[in-house]
Amino acid sequence: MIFHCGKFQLDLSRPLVMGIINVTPDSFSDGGRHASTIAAIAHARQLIADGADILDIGGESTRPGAATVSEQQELERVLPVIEGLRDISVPISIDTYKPEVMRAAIRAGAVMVNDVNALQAEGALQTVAQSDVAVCLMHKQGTPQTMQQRPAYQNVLDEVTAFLRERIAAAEAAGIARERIMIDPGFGFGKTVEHNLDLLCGLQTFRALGLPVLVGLSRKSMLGAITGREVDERMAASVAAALLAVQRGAAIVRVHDVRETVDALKIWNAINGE
Ligand code: 7PM
Repeated sequence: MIFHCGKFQLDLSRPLVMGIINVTPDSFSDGGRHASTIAAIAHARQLIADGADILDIGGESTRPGAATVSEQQELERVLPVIEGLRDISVPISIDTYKPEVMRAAIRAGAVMVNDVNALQAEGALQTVAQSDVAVCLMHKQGTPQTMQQRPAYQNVLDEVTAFLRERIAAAEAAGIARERIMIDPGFGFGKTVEHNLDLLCGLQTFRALGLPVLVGLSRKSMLGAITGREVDERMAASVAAALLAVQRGAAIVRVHDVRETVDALKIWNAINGE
């Protein structure tokens, strides 16, 4: 299975590891843009050395309750980092829901758009359609400001599947080929722990949509709820969750702890490879 990401062709015959690069002041003490650019580029290079197959660069935290960031602020955070990584050999994904940020990031070299809003913003479908980049369409219920207040579903698997089916149809109608579409149930985006566990147990359901599935469970509050661990103590739980997602068909896992996840998936591949 080959996945088209701009000039890259990703081989999905083995599960891939997407490394997370958050370029947000809350990840850097000084809040200074220059320092955070340098640090983000160094972090990106470290994750590549650790074995990341793709990097996801984001300038606005989409955690529950996260403050929104202006388009200008987001651009000032992510563009210097993408430009500083022009020489790298792994594809770069831009984690944004703003079409203008997508456009600028694509111009700077991003070959995938990771949109937690599934291209619903005005102009987002056209922006991706007019390029050759890949897109990840993710499900969320509500907005980061409200989504974790009272998540509710009749049947979370059915409703997430129906939403993704509709967004895939919208993307295809806009001229985005299926070969460059990925889908994602959006763990933690308007879901209780119960809903997240139902989605993980039933991940195979999404095979019905016939597209590669991306899963992001790394260090999420669901893992904290089950283990009692704080966010920077969730590496073991995150590696376990990544393995369980791959076992249930995930094609890409979006993680903080690249080195450890790469090792875990090497063991998985030793058992499951050709
Ligand atoms: C709640 C907790 C919401 C943590 C978001 C987060 C995903 C993503 C993020 C995901 C895709 C965080 C994440 N999570 N993109 N971006 N899938 N495609 O690590 O699961 O802060 S942000």
